[in-house]
Amino acid sequence: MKVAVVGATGLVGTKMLQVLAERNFPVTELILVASEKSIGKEVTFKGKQYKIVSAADAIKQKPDVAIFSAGGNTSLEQAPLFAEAGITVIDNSSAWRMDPTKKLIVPEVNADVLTAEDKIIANPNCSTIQMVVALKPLHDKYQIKRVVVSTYQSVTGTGVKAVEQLMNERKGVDGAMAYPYKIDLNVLPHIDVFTENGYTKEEMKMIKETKKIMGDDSIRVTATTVRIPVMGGHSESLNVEFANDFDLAEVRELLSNAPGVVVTDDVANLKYPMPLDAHDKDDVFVGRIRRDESQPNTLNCWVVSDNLRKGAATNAVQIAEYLASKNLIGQAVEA
Ligand code: 2RA
Repeated sequence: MKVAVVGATGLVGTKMLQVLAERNFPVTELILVASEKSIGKEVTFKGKQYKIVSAADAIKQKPDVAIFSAGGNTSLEQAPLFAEAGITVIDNSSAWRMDPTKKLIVPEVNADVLTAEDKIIANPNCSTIQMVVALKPLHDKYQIKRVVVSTYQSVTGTGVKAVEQLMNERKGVDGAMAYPYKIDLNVLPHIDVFTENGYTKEEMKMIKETKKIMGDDSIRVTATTVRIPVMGGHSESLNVEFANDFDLAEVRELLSNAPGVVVTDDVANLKYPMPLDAHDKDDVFVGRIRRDESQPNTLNCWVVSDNLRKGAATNAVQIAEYLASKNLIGQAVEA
């Protein structure tokens, strides 16, 4: 499989290469694309050096699939050029997620909607991905009415500059600010920009993307997304109201048997999911599973996952794996 990675030098792009190698994705040829200033630089993949090329050069080489993590503007400009050449694009930006003509995919939830005609496929927001992986088995069984989610998101979700700000602050060193305030020893109830309804774009992504991925607009979602000084992954507190009652033992069994989910729930022995444990793993870890005793048919739980992996790179590679397994990755046509 000829694979292009667009945005190959960023946090997520680098993680995509790591995941492609770890999962032995059948890469016969690798084409790396990054910004103008990076063209000509070399990146190592599976012990071999690859020179970064321009998007135009990448299209000429006719990869079968192009995995993007290059920001929304770059994707809006370049993804259609790849798609017009018959190259299947899997895009990690928010550019295409709510486009009604594009599929928004979490393989454990809705990969079956994909067809060979899908040439630009959207990878959901990291905080949405881990939530729907956990919700899917419970929705199938008990029918979700409403989700109240509060997130505790890693600085890696912002990017390198935020990681550097946190590390500088921990060392007492002045440096560039990714955030409007200190992040060390602090939390920011502010991820992405505020919208006119008082929510942030991150919160609106979780609300809108969940309905699209689950294929059910009746699911009501409200979200508060918070940035915390953590590296290993995003954590989320979920309060989930169902149309039907549930049995806690059955909930645990459904989650334990769900693809991509690991239940870590033994509070008697202080076993629960934490970003330190989720770091660099592909699973969605669920714990603190308990009934909400304030209202019927309602569950509380805690969900943790590495936002750079399952929240971005791994989910995108899993989409490519699914497409390859179903022979849905198109052959590039003459550009
Ligand atoms: C964040 N989910 O955590 C957003 C984008 N990665 O900043």
